[in-house]
Amino acid sequence: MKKLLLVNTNTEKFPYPIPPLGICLIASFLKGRYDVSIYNGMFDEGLSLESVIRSFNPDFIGFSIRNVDEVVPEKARFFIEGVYRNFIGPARKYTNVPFILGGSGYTIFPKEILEYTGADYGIAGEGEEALLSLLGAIERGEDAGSLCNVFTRRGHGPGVPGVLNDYSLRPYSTIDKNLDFTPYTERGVYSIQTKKGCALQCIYCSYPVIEGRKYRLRTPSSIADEIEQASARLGSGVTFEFVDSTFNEPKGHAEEICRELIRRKMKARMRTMGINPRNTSRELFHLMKEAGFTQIDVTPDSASPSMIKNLRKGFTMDDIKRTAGLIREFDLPSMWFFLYGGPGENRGTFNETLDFIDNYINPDDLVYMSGGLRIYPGTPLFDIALKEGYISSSVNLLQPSVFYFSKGSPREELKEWITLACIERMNCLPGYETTPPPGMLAEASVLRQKQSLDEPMFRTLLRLRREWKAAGKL
Ligand code: B12
Repeated sequence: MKKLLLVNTNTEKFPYPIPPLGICLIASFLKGRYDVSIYNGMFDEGLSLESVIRSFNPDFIGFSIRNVDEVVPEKARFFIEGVYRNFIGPARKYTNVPFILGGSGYTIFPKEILEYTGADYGIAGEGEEALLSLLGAIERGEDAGSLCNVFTRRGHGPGVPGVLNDYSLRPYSTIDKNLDFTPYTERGVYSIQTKKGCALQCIYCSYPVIEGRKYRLRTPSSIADEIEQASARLGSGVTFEFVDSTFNEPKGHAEEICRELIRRKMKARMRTMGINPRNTSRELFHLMKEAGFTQIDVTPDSASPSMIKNLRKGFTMDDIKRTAGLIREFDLPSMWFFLYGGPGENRGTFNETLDFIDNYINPDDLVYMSGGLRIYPGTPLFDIALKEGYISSSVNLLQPSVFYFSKGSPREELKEWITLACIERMNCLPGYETTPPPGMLAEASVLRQKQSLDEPMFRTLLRLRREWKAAGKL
């Protein structure tokens, strides 16, 4: 059997190290057809890649590229540089086998990253079936340049977002069997995906580019099986995190999953990102609480009526107010994310969102405020920016500094508004302030251990922030 080495090139440990779900799914899918091994670069950062390549002696190497940059204008860190320096560059010194790229970050810039890294092939979008076809074509000596979603140095095949309609036909991942899960049990989470696709129309977002617009759902029973089996292997300490672009879309799917988890009386600890205000209801929150959700992320981006329209968020002010009310009613710890600076943003619309934060959001919940929208290819924002003359058609979007700021909220002014708003509100943090002071983090850890706190870390940190401020330490 031919050997495939899959390399996780993500070394980013903020906000916590996340397990490489994508390559674990691919490994499960290719089991029995290829001898697959995973090298997890998250903690080793490429140091033992040479010995892994020498001892496993792969016929192909797949590199998973998740992050391109931080999507924070103030921090223009470019992750692809590190991917080349720590992984692809050194690996090329030890072997001449075909190098294949894939992953969510890669999918946004398939041609550019292939060129930057000098790899042989790339697959945009989900890797399972596409990688199988590509490996077959390489083995048979065929030209792979016409295969769906495959990029080569000479050209690429047609782009087909989402190759499989019945997502349940694929095996689910068993992350902890594919790699050493120990370092993730303390700070990390077990990632789980309940569907692919995002049908929302948000103008700046890359998710539909990565996953396609059509929802392809897993069955609630397969999701519950995965959680049940992983819980049995890993014990009750593990937190399951849903990584869908938006958890509560399309309406009804999240509810069905929760019902299945409740029916099985599973006591797993769960959290999710991507709660969209559009389809929230008392029933959804009740089910989520019952099922074991201990924390959620809500991502409205704006609470200004005109900005919600301009960003094509697809929800109304009533939706977002109802969502804030339900979060308080069910006491579900939440992190809120607002994104300022889109087309039409100005001081007035900025203030409208602040009013919402002040009047509706639980002060014990955390609010992140970011300024500037990363311009991605294939998005409506790219077309708007081009039409406004904000960027030219020859701009290199791979650079981590290409952000959109409206005329009414210029970069520096917006940064000042956000900084000031966050100074005035103890539960608000600017998007660029991603880590709390080390002393506060250490104090929070001691406090959590001493008092056996099982609240989300952000709640402990918010309390300390208030105490430090009162004591003049901030
Ligand atoms: C969930 C999520 C998060 C969660 C992660 C929680 C968790 N437990 O994993 C949170 C909120 C913590 C997060 C944080 C960040 N995220 Co994020 N996140 C996502 C999201 C929505 C889904 C990722 C995911 O797990 N997908 C599910 C898995 C199964 O899919 P996958 O990994 O893509 O794998 C499939 C394919 O890509 C492919 N594939 C993968 N690897 C390989 C390898 C080969 C060889 C092949 C052929 C194919 C292949 O096949 C896989 C199976 O189908 C994506 C957007 C998206 N829709 O993809 C953004 C996304 C990946 N995040 C992004 C970013 C930037 C970040 C942060 C850097 C933001 C920040 N400043 O904090 C951090 C980094 C965190 C870290 N430690 O790495 C960007 C990356 C692009 C970019 N601009 O750099 C994305 C694309 C969103 C965006 N802005 O466009 N994120």
